[in-house]
Amino acid sequence: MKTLTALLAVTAVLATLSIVEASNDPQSDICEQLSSCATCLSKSYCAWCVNKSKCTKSSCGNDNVIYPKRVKALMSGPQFCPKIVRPEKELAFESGKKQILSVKITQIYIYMAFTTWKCRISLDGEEMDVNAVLLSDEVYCDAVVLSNKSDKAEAEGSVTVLWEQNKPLDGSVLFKVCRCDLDPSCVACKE
Ligand SMILES: *[C@@H]1O[C@H](CO)[C@@H](O)[C@H](O)[C@H]1NC(C)=O
Ligand SMILES: CC(=O)N[C@H]1CO[C@H](CO)[C@@H](O)[C@@H]1O
Repeated sequence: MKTLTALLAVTAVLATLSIVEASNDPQSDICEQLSSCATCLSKSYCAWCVNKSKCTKSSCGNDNVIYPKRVKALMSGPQFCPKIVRPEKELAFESGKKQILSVKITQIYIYMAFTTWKCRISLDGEEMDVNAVLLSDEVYCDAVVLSNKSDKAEAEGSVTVLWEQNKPLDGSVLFKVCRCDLDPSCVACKE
């Protein structure tokens, strides 16, 4: 009897969940799936809730809102999205050395500054999160040893930044890690 009651309870919960998930507005479902501000605003019917870090077709409630370009509002268009500023030159590092990656960001809100920042560093398909500090408009990632795990001369990497533990800013910075024994001509090997 107990089992049956539990089963019924689970079924009831599942039924409620599926109602929530399958809303009958496909546009709303599309918005909810978009996790970057700029892609969110590329849909004319979505808006970006800044503090929630969420794309939605409905209201952002008590939050800063960025609207798609066509909307006449104080903040409309992807230029208002909090994001990483891509450096002019691709960064290059020597494999096996400790590095402090830093990332310039723009369009951020004061309340973001007081949250926990992290860097998500990907290199050769592996991903790691490290703590970071924000100083002015620059995010400094904790020092990491970037090393090639492959036998290629260069490995490709990227870094993205997260605020409030897990809210990603738009954009990323690409870098390469060179094995100077295999590619002495890499800029990182010439210093
Ligand atoms: C932003 O959201 C967090 C919860 O994630 C909340 O604690 C905080 O008060 C919000 N800040 C603003 C300025 O809305
Ligand atoms: C320059 C450098 O760090 N090279 C290393 C790349 O990875 C191989 C395999 O792990 C090491 O043997 C190299 O020393």
